[in-house]
This record gives sequence, structure tokens and C-alpha cells, in this order.
Amino acid sequence: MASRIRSAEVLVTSPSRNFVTLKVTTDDGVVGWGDATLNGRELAVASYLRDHLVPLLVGRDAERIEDTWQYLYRGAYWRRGPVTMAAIAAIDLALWDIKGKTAGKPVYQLLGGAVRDGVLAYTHATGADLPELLDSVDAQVARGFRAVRAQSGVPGLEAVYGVHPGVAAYEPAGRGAAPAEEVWDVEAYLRHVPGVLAAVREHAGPELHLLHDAHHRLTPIQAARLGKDLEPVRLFWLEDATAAENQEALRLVRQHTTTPLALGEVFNSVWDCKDLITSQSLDYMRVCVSHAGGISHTRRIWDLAALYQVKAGPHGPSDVSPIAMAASLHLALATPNFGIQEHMGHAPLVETVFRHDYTFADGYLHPGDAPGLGVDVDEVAAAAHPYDPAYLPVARTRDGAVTDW
Ligand code: EZ4
Ligand code: CO
Repeated sequence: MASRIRSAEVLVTSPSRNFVTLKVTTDDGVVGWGDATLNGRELAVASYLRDHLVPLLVGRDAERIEDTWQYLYRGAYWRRGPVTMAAIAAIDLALWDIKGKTAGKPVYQLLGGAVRDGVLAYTHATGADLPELLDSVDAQVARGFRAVRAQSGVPGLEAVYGVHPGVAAYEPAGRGAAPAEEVWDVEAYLRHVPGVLAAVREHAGPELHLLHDAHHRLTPIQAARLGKDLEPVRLFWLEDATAAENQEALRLVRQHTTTPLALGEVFNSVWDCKDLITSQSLDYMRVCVSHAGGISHTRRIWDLAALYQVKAGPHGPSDVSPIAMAASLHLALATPNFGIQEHMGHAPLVETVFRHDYTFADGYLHPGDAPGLGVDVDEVAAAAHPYDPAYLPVARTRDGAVTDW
């Protein structure tokens, strides 16, 4: 007997930072959870779901995940884009969660089963200066991480992406009705960062996987030079070396450096990824299940990437909720060309709302063996933390012009 979708509800909750969560319930009372969080644009996705997709879901066969995906993607006529694809992703994750719970199996088993024992994860190290960064790297290694992303303050700049402000933990979005504004000086960054990363390598030894995120801030030729400068550091990857709306840009970077390149956290469909993958302009594709149409669409991206020896390196900052993190881990465990999962981690308050089965030990994450995705949402705890506007910062160059943050 087909199980029908009885209801779908959107929860917006802010246990220290904002999340958009979808709860889908079937006729027989099975509940599936999805993540629709889009940092700084949360309510747009909540409305897309509430006002346009939820009414279409009620009464549909909960088992027909791919059919629902095609219906919502093609049926919109207006395809792609972060809002649309995050909304479809939330439904897709919730339906995979339901399928797993109905079958009594963890989702990775439904995806073909594990092809590895654990999911290699990297986390973030951050320091206003070098001594602080080295301490932060040591602390993450002491927690068991075998791969660490290193981000450093830059002399003369008050705020730098990936570097915590004062004593607070780093969180990309800041509270308030409008974005904070930061000053960005690319020359100062390019003068400072190669020496910092060389010192981190020297300190950490040859085995630790070191990563660095340039956050789309360099021109292609600046990115090429940074990649070249960093070759002796043997980075695991240089991330978002340049913006890639124009995909030719990455080809130029590629021609000049053997530093491995990763990109794509802001992409949301296979069409965004296609040229970079087929031209082998990068080594790791960064799309995340919750921003790229869910498990159903992301696995097609990973399959295309496999043909070109490009690996999966999914985005996993604090704005990807534990639901999407769990989904990413199920897919990673079952994907042959998986490379590494970002795992920034969440504040303890987040974990009181989202109780997850996934675990971390000795450098590896595992999604756990609970049926479905393995995440439960405490709705009472969620309701205690209503939406509180927060925005990613805006950056300006020293002359006051808006630039990429
Ligand atoms: O800036 O998720 O690799 N991780 C990142 C993140 C992004 C935020 C944006 O919401 O680049 O920190
Ligand atoms: Co990034």
C-alpha cells in the first residue's frame, strides 16, 4: 500500500543561528525531516515551501521520491537557483528519511550500502595571528582531526573571513537587521597568507591534511599566483580561489598551479558544476545536499564527477543543519568518488534542537545505523528559539566599493 503525505510543516528556529526545517508526515504517522536553510535568506525558502510546495505535497505518494523531485523541478518552469533548490532539497531529504524509516534501514543502505568504513572530515582552525592559529590547529588535531582548514587574520584588517572576532566562536552570519560591513584588502592578504600557511605546515608536519579557503576573493591571476606560491605547502586543497560564475576563470588558475582546487559551495545544480567537471578544472566539487536539490540530485553530480576523476568535498559549515549533515554523510558513505566532508560543527544549543545519530572519531564521521537519516528534531526546543534576523557580512575595498565577501 502506498503511503501518502498527510502534512508538511515549515519550522524556522534560531538556536544561536537560523535554520529552516521541513517536517513531512505520512498517513501512517511516519515523520521525515529536511533542511532548507539558506544563510541570510531563510524566510525566502520558508515562503517558497509554505506558500508553493507544501500544498502540492499533501496526498502524494511518499515513496515516489524521484517523481516528486521531477514534478517540483520541471513543474516550476522556473528552474534552479538557491531558493528553489534548497526548498526541493528539504522535501527530498524528508522523503529519503521516511523511506529509510519505513524500510527500517539507514539511508546509506538504500543508496547501495557503504563503500568505506568512515567519512574523512576536516574542521576549521582559526587565529587572529600565527601563534593563535598554531594553537587552534593543535587543538583540532588533539580532537582527532586528520584534516584541518587554516584561516588567519591579516595585519591591518579588522575582520577576515573564517577568523573569529575576539573571544566568540567564528560564525559567518552576524545578528541584526542589516549585514555588517568589513574592509577587504586583497594585496595585504596575498602578502601575508603564504608565509602563514608555510609556518602551519612546518609546525604540523607532513602528514596533516591542510586546507585553505580564499572565499571567492581573488581574480583569476591572483588565484593562480597564490596556488603557485602555496605549492611547497602541499595543501589538500585551495578552496574558492576565485569566483566561478564565469567558469573559464578556473581554467586559467588550473593552467598555472598543481595546488589541488576545490569550489562549488554556492552552486545548486548539476548545470552549475558541469563545465568545471568536464574540463577537469578542479579536483573537488563542493556542493552540499541541502543547497543542490537533495540526495537525489547531488548523487547525480557525484556520478558525473567520477567520470572525470573529480571527488566530492561537500560543504559543511554551521549553517548546514544536522539534518543535511546527516544526509551528506549517508551519501558520502555510499559514494565511491567521495573525498572529504567539511565539518565545522554546531554550537551546543543547536544540538539540543537537532539530536543526531552521526558520530566523529579518529578523523572520521559516521552517519550511524538508525533507520532513515538519524536526526530527530525537538519541536518544543525549536519553538523556544524563534527566528532572529542575521546576515552574512558585506565587504568593501579600501576605496569603499563593494567587493566579494
Ligand atoms: O562562508 O557557509 O567553506 N565554508 C564556507 C562557509 C560559508 C558560509 C556561508 O553561509 O565558505 O563558511
Ligand atoms: Co568555503
